[in-house]
Amino acid sequence: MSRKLFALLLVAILVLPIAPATLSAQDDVLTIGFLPGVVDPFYQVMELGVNAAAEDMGVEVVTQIPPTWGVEVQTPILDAMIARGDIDYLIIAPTDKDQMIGPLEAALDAGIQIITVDTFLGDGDYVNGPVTFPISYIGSDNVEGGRIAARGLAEAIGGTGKVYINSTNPNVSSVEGRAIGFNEVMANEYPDIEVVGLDFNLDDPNTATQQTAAVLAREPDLAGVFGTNVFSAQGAGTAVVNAGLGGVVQVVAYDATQFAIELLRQGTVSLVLAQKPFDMGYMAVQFAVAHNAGVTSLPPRVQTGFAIIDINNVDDPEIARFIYQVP
Ligand code: T6T
Repeated sequence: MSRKLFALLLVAILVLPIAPATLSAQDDVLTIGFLPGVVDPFYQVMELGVNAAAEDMGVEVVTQIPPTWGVEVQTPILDAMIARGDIDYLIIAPTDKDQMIGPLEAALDAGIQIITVDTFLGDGDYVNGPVTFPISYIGSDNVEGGRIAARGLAEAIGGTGKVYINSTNPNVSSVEGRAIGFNEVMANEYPDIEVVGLDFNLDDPNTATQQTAAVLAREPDLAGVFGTNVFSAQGAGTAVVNAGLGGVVQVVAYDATQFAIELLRQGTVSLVLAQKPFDMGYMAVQFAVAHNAGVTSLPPRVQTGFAIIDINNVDDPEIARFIYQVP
């Protein structure tokens, strides 16, 4: 073996195994924090999107999913992510549109760029609104989703009767938008429909069940319920089934969980709105990578759209692919 070849081999043996280690997270590999709202199938599917994009793009992801919803749970997790010192970008679903502004400004001050998914800060207008520091909001148009839910429920109950909304928390942009869109359509387009109430279940399906059961007892002629997210729809559907009113009281479910689809097949749920959490997660990572590469024209708001599922299309593979599948 020539001296030159020997020297090259030596370099290869000594340097190559070391090289990837020295290019670790601290240096060249982009590190992205992922901090969604709560453990639920919606965010679990979003995590699949985040992980798929991270693998495709060769970035590190540090994921922390809060066990319960709320600023008091999300903020300490955020603070711990800031304290690590290695996070370059943060993909977060803020659990309150106002109260998470301060904690996220602290992240920005620490050099972390923010992308919000599913929920936004302020009014979600990151160009002209009160909050402009996040790069983008990537999520559903929830006001429009609420309108779609209202029209679906109105049709299911024949355009007349009493309806009720079960939701999670006030001041959360997603579910707040859904209730706004729903109420707007009922007020403007359906004079014979009365919205008899809105309850907040604090992301607890058992509370949602109890609240819906109480409304069913109070309003024996209730015609329909809108469950504004996974837990609300689960509780609403359960209460209707427990009361033996499946198919009598119509339920519209936001979020395409297996449970909601089961109730759709049984005739308790008439419409399911599937969001696109995989897309939200995947695109948020793409945005972080693009921003890091110097891309300056990323859109400040991206609406990911819906699949609207009913009994007629639930088995269409082009629709069924949006049902939340958690491994
Ligand atoms: O509906 C989703 C999400 O869009 C909302 O912001 C919070 O609740 C869910 O995660 C469902 O539980």
